[in-house]
Amino acid sequence: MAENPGSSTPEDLLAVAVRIAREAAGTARRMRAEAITDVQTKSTDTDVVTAADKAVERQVVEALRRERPGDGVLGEEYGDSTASTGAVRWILDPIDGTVNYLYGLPQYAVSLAAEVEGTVVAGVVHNAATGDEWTATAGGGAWRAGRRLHGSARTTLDQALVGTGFGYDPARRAHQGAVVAQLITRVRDIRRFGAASLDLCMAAEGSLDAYFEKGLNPWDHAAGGLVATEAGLRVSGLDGRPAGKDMLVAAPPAIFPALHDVLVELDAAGGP
Ligand code: LIP
Repeated sequence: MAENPGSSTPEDLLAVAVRIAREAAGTARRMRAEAITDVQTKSTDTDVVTAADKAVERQVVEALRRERPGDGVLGEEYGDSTASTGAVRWILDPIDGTVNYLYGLPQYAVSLAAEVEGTVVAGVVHNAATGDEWTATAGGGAWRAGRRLHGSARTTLDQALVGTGFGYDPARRAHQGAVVAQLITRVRDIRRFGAASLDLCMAAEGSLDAYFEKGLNPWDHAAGGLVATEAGLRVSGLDGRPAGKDMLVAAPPAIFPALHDVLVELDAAGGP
């Protein structure tokens, strides 16, 4: 993947993202044994951050500052750590699936997206445990290991394997649990893997037929959302709203309307 330093084409931004994400994933892997002994909590007692989440974010921010001076960076742990003086902003989740990382479940990823004037144009999701990698550029398709992704061919919701997730706040979890208790009778089955970026990539490749979650932050879905969109999925909120904190739904056009309507009926975007 030839790089053209300073260029902001989706392809060149993707080349930068992939190289930096792979190095970051290596750090996450190397640090795990020691990182899980240095764990703090954030919004609740179960919302954890390890030393590796922070170290990986610092590493990525430093690399972007070096290679792309002037670009902004929004990361999960340090927020808007670098103000943008140009058109490009990077959106980073250093370790998406931190609870999986803590428990050694091989489902955690470095998720890095490039946004140009507010639109995500390139993204990579790299599973730091397995090395699996998904990439996409706006208009350039979604890819995994040289294979172009096209999402699931499922046509009915009752046969759909649907991924979802739960927040860290008990009141929100109660609402999300109540939604799933209803939804589970209307679909094939539910899967909770624990990392939104990877869930979106699994929906993009058809390992899941659809995915939805309330409460996601931009760093959870910026890169994975582009992968899903470029695989032909509809990725949005409910009632015409964009994907965001209220709700993100990702599904192929054939099953999106049915899933959307059930989530509206069950007030999935409601609650705390
Ligand atoms: C996680 C998300 C996941 C959600 C978890 C958590 P983190 O992000 O990827 O979808 O269900 O509650 O928010 O905290 O591991 O970066």
